[in-house]
Amino acid sequence: MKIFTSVNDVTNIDEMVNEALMLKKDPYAFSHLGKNKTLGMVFLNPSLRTRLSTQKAGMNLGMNTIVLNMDKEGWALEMNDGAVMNGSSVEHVRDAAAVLSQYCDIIAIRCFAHMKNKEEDYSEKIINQFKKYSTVPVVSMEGSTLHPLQSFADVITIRENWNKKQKPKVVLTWAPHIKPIAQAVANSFSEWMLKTDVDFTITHPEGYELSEAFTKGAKIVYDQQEALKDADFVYVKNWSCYTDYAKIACTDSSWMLTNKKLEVTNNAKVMHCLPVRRNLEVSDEVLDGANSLILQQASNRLFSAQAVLKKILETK
Ligand code: SN0
Repeated sequence: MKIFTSVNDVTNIDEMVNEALMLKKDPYAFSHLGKNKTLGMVFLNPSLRTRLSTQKAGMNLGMNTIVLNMDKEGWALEMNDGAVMNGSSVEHVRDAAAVLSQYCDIIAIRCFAHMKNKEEDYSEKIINQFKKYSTVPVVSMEGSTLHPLQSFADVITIRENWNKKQKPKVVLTWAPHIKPIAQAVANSFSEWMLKTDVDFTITHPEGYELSEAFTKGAKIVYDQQEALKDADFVYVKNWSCYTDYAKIACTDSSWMLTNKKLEVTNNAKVMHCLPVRRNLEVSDEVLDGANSLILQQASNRLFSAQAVLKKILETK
């Protein structure tokens, strides 16, 4: 694997899940693999789980890790080729990515959507410019449209909590929020669900339809209670409108997930990638209840990242 920016970079998801579960049992089994290799982690946005889990994943494989909070400590990057740089940007991504490649064996980058221009966000300009100008493998730590390390951890978590023959019913439900949040987590979760052996439904208010590029094949049910019926897993996430880009079309607090709403499910496990706005997206009782998988998901971030880094190190 030379790149990890979406599910399409994984040839065999099942095999990758097995790899991650093997690493979970024996995290230091490959602590020699990354010896004298450097993982450079570039952040253009805040992070808690992604930063610490990816850094620790590298450390578990024996890598050295360098973190650059580019948004706070780096030069303002120019992303456009051919730009006349007489404005606020100081360094071109062409130079920055090439320089990082001199010091690092793998470059991981976090670059959220700016939520202003749909075409620009959905072109994944920043990740693609890093891919173009780096000479080493690039890993997405959440781009503007996808968050594959999270979705991979979610797939691992579902696998750990499902041992029945039939497919589990997985429901992705929209939840309220006060800010225009990117569709990346929802797009990515959908994309991974549609490539694994689950029965997948998305529920959201009208106007919150996600891009078909990531959700084609999913069942869309606008009535949340109907969607939740017999669910085995409920994944809660807010996103802002895709069609009427970055708009907040619904503020109806009744979309918040509560225990009452879960009564129609098949004693569903509840998932959220975190950070979660408590008692806005999901109630405390659900997040802290027996069916909550939020900590297991966070824990599995380590092993999704470790499986990805291992695969890349083995490919080089
Ligand atoms: C990010 C997102 O893409 O949804 C990161 C999730 C892993 N979440 C947020 O930006 C939440 C910000 C907030 O104010 O709640």
